[in-house]
Amino acid sequence: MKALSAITLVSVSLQAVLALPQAGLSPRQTCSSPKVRKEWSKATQAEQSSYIQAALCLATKPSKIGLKTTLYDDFGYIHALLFGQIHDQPSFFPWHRYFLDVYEKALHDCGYSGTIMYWDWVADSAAPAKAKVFDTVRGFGTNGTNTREHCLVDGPFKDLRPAYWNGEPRNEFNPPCLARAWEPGYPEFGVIEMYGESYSPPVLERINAIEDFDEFRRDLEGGPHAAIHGGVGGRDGDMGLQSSSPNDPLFFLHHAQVDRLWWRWQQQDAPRRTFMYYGPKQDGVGTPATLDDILPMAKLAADLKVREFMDTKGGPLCYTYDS
Ligand SMILES: [Cu+2]
Repeated sequence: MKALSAITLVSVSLQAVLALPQAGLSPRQTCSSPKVRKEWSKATQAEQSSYIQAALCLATKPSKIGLKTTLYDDFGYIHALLFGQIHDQPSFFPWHRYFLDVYEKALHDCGYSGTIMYWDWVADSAAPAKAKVFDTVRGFGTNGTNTREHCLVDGPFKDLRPAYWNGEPRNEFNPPCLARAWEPGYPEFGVIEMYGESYSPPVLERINAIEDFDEFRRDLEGGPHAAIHGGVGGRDGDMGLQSSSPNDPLFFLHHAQVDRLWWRWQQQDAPRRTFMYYGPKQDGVGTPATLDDILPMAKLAADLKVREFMDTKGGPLCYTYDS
């Protein structure tokens, strides 16, 4: 018996050694059957309902980072905590890719077995308010009230009570609820609600044609990505205050779309672009970003290198998008 377990041990550790790739990366499983992320409206009602139940379940689980609040609040909290390290610089892409993966795993711990889904706001840009993601039963609910507080009035998430605002416990000056304040449209001036014209197909076509990694990142982050935050959340809603925007479960569908657009850009020339990564960091002196930079996850998950999150079918990841 003893001899047998020793042999087992040797063969297990040998396998572990053999699994280590040459380049000094962490052991990787082969990704032979990647999961496919789809658009919210393409999911069945059962899938949507399971996703929504799991997203609500996060608010019943304890914090994983030692806070007195819930696992749901951990996401908004650490996004605010790390904000300056993960926006307006190259790490914007891989950090949010990692963050989505952490969120997907948390949904799995809450009984959901599918993948994260995305909201293709480009397809909905002519009339964002009609998007399926805002369905009151099969989606994330519509808008907040037209009062100072802008509390959500419908949909499965209207009773969520996010604990933090900009990483601080909420106080009497913040909305006491999950808040959305859609930016209104002005049809007579050709202005679409939620800044729809800022993420229309021609806008995305222009951005997608950019060859330079950091310029592509900057234009996608500063343009369509920011327009959705401001358009859905307005000045006073959770999505609008970018730091605590993960308070709104729609955040993750929005960022899956951002991730998908980066993935599509990478796919256009995969050999060159999969690991294409550069640009100045926001550290006061513009230190060049590298693939060996660490993506901090503030104890919600391990801190890992950028390199691990460049390929959606390598390292810890194994997924693609349906289109
Ligand atoms: Cu962010």
